[in-house]
Amino acid sequence: MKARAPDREAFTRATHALVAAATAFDVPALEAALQVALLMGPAVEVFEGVLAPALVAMGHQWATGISGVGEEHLATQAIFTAARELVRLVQPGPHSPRLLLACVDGETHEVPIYGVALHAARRGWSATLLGARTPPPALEAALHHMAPAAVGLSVTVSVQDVDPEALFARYGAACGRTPWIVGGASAERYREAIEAAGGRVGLAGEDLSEFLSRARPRAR
Ligand code: B12
Repeated sequence: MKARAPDREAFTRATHALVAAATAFDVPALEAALQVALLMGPAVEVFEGVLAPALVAMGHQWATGISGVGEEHLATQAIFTAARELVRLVQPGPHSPRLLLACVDGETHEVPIYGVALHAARRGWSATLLGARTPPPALEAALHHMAPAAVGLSVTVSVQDVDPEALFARYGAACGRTPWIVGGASAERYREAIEAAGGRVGLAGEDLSEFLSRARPRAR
């Protein structure tokens, strides 16, 4: 049976409802809008069609002075909680290959890796998320104990106060033979440093698909 195409207009209405509720500091309306959104379709579609656009809209409202930091933080927290819940709900079974996800050192934008976890789940991968600001030694320790099949790093803002080449070389060393990919709004800017360190850059969903299909451990 063919999957029903997502209703773009309904997604747009849901995004507006979320943004309006957060802008008015109306917590019950925000909760209600999220409940509606979460039931609107597959997790990835809800994330990409409602949650991410609502975050971006709130950021835009903040940047243009339409709303303040409080409204933006309220929306971010609520959306973050919803994204976490979605990720938890869609995890494939215990025998699925595992993708370890983290933000690079200094990076606080962690919502994007929840989106990546949802994309990975759709491709049959489980995800473990280390979250924001994960320096290379922390990643290395996690790899040592968890032995994931692959690693995904996210960089939204530019790498701060450190030479990107040196930083990605340390991530490369931390990953060792585990395949790793870097995505996010600033990833392209560091392509050279990432590839020199043995990593891949992934911008679109297809890049992630291709990376995961190569990284998938072969059945013994
Ligand atoms: C929410 C938000 C925040 C929240 C983050 C909350 C959280 N816990 O995540 C808070 C309030 C903390 C925040 C802080 C800051 N923010 Co901010 N923030 C945003 C906002 C509004 C939304 C970001 C977001 O979540 N987008 C939704 C996600 C899903 O979209 P995405 O990034 O495209 O992710 C997808 C892909 O990139 C890809 N992907 C991402 N990672 C990976 C990894 C892999 C492996 C793969 C394959 C793919 C992949 O898949 C994802 C899912 O589809 C943006 C505005 C915008 N236009 O994006 C600004 C924005 C990103 N922030 C910005 C800035 C400047 C900051 C601050 C520096 C502000 C300040 N002066 O303090 C700090 C950052 C401090 C730091 N060093 O990190 C700028 C960045 C500009 C730049 N390029 O440098 C933006 C663009 C706003 C702007 N227009 O100026 N922010």
